[in-house]
Amino acid sequence: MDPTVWQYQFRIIMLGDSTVGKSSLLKRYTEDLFPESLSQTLGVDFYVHFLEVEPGVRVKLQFWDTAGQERFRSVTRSYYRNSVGGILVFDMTNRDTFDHVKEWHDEVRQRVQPHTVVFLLVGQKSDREAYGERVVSQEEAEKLAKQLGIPYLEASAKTGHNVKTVFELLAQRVYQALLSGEVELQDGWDGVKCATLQTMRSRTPSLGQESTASKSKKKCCG
Ligand SMILES: Nc1nc2c(ncn2[C@@H]2O[C@H](COP(=O)(O)OP(=O)(O)OP(=O)(O)O)[C@@H](O)[C@H]2O)c(=O)[nH]1
Ligand SMILES: [Mg+2]
Repeated sequence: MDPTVWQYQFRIIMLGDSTVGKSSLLKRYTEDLFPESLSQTLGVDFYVHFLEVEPGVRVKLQFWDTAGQERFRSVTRSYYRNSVGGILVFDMTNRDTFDHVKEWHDEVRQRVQPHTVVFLLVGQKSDREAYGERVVSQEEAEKLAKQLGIPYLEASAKTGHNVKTVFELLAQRVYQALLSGEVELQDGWDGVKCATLQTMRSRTPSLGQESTASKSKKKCCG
């Protein structure tokens, strides 16, 4: 099977202050690399990874890696709306980055309405705990995650600890939300795309002229 063939595409956005390690997490997940001298993201970068969420169901994960720096906020905000998943990242050695998680979460939630984003909270740089540099405890991070109603994981892009689990858990949660109908395909929204529907539409133009009722809310292809 061609590894680039996919049934679904999920758009996932990386969120959090500058230097928490958003790009490093993606680099580790998509290329298994940790370049020590990764430059700060300017605006938004793109990463892609293919994942089988169940036997025979391949998903193209399209990542939007936003810049944490405030000066890019107007650019990065424009990517919120078409995201189905959001990874909220803080650096467990930097309390300010943890204090800002709720602001990131609230801002995205407000701006994506009426859509919903499936979130995950990640405490990054777990490798530094061994050097006594941790300042945000696991308990308080779990408490915040509980308040927000989202899962919490600790990871290290440097060692690779939990990196795969982070992305696979989020992809699974999006997939389950899709199956349960919590997330639905909608015209004019690119958070989730269904390959079969796209292919069928290009082959059979009449499929583009659906009734208004079927247009507004669609079940995804199986
Ligand atoms: N020790 C350690 N350092 C890390 C880890 N992840 C990232 N770093 C370092 O943290 C710094 C910032 O990492 P980036 O991945 O560029 O951070 P970012 O969140 O993408 O930052 P912006 O692009 O500015 O938003 C770099 O020097 C990385 O090498 C980690 O897991 N452990
Ligand atoms: Mg970056």
